[in-house]
Amino acid sequence: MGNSKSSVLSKEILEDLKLNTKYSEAELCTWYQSFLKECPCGRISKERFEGIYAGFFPDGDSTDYARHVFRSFDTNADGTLDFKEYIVALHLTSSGKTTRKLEWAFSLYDIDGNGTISKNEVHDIIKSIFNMIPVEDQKHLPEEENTPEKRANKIWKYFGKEENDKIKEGEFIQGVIDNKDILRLMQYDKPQKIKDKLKEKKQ
Ligand SMILES: [Ca+2]
Ligand SMILES: [Ca+2]
Repeated sequence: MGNSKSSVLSKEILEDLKLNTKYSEAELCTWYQSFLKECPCGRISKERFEGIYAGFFPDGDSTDYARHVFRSFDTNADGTLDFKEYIVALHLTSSGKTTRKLEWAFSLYDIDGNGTISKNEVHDIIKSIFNMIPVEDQKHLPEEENTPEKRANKIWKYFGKEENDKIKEGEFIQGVIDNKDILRLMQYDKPQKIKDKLKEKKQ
């Protein structure tokens, strides 16, 4: 008893998601059913989210990065992901528009949520990304970007920033659109991809 309410997606959320993603009503309802099967309480906890990430990165430590990603998706900051937050996240990471994706990337890097990115914040996120790269693969990284410090410095230089400067959202998005190398430095690169790139260079 009392469960009937939660097994049906509310009209309000449905309309909102249809408006903000490209998913159809049928798709959303199907996903909601499988979401409930996976998470009967209708929410994904931080621990569970970290567990899902750990499954994707068995050879590295994804805990810190998963925590940051979780924060960026938990828009109402209640410590859980509800279906709406989950679908928006899914949409962003798979089929979302570039600008929306970059807005999300900005919120990921703006750790304290004060509307600007500091060099420390860039360093912290890059560090969490590095933790996911197996030690053996880290050895293959190019010399000038093989530590979080070096990468953060490089990104900061690309933006033309001094040590204590900050980056605002508009500036961040424009910078990443103008310079593809920034996005590459800010993202997790699959070890295999790094190896392939190095091979290309040698040939
Ligand atoms: Ca939430
Ligand atoms: Ca900040």
